[in-house]
Amino acid sequence: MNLKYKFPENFWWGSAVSATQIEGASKEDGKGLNIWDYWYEKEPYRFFEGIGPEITSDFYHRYKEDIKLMKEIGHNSFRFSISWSRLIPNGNGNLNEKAIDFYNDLINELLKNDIEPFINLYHFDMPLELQNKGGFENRDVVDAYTEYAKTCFKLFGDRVKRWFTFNEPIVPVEGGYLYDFHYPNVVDFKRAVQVAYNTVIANAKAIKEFKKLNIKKGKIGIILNLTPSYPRSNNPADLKAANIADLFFNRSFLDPTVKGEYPKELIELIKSNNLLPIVFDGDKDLIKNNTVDFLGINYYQPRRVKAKACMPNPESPLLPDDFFDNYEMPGRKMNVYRGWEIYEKGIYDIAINLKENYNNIESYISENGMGVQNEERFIKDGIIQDDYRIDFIREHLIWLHKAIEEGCNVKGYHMWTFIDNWSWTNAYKNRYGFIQLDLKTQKRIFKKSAYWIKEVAKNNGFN
Ligand code: BGP
Repeated sequence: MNLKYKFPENFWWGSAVSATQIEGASKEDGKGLNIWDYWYEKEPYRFFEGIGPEITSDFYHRYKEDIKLMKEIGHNSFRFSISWSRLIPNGNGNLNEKAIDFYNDLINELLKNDIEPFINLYHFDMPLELQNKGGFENRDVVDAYTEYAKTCFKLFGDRVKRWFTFNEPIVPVEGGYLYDFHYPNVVDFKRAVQVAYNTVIANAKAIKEFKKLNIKKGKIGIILNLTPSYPRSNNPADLKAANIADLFFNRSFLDPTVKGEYPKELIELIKSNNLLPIVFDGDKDLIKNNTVDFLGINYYQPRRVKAKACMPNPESPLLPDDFFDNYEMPGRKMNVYRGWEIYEKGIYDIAINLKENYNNIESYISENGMGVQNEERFIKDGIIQDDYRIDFIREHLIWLHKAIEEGCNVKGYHMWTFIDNWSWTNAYKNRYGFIQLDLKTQKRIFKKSAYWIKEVAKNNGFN
């Protein structure tokens, strides 16, 4: 078919989910507690309408039915995460046989339906016992993670060829150690830096194990939420502020995991603010020698930055925002439900940056999507008419197509997500799926966008 926006052959069409957000069965079949189970028990009022992670979209029981739906809307690939606390209830030690069965069945069922499984090992869900030992602040937990990763490679590496060490590793740093939206709700820049650094070490150690095991034809990567930092203006003060935001939020993971070293400017910045982490002998080589094979890119919104207007209160804790102000660009287009700007060209800018500055590393869009509240108001003829979501995807795909035409090494597009799921503290406030979930009955109903993406995937493009 002659299409205006035709994508390369074997392009990955699919979606992404994470264990805590979709599986449910949070206390079934021997699963251990993770930080989300625990935080919800302790402070249920921090979650929208008091809804926690116990049931979510019940994927643990309904995965077969859901895989049929994925197949029907044209998925040829699907990313899910393994719940560390389901597989190894204490985080370290005995394996849970029921979890092994579940993930084996899930992988086999996907393959049977010609959907390639992509596995992510960690999506914000630290086992509680390990968090009690300090989480990623503690190097012993880094070693427990490495063991867990090795276990997964051995259990599932005969069938799974695409692996990820982490999803958005900067987010638990921001949420758990800077801005109070993840457990353990610490506000401490120095500890945040240690967690970020140890996560980079965990990534390198897992990759080292992956290489040792020599998983046949397998590739291992990391998923980063690369949020371009756009300065308000070309004023040097604005440019400086945007560069600092880029160093903190993008290059802190992008450079060590892809290039094998931290940007010198970032090290200087961290050092001059007395934030340097504890480093072990041999770390530098470990990072240098164990970089990723490919990248997943999550893109939702840009970051707009301007020079700081006021001196920060000297008594308030130091935060990244002490170095810049966020900038609300007049005229910006907003997803008002999530409070995120929609800027489609960002996806192109990220791809060009990877091409020009990161050796055009293989990548794909691992998440992109639009969460909308009260979608039932758009129901006509029994179907949510989510034209806004179709527009959102189409506009992003047009920019992505342009990037590919210009030589960017982008292999696919995964949507967040295939069925409405549990959005952390936002619970079921904003809905992201191609498929509507009736929370009371667990019924699944296609939205208009599901029919649309089905055609796009089938034709490998659109007009
Ligand atoms: C990404 C996460 C996902 C998902 C998504 C949407 O950052 O990888 O887990 O939740 O964002 O964000 P939210 O659920 O907060 O609206």
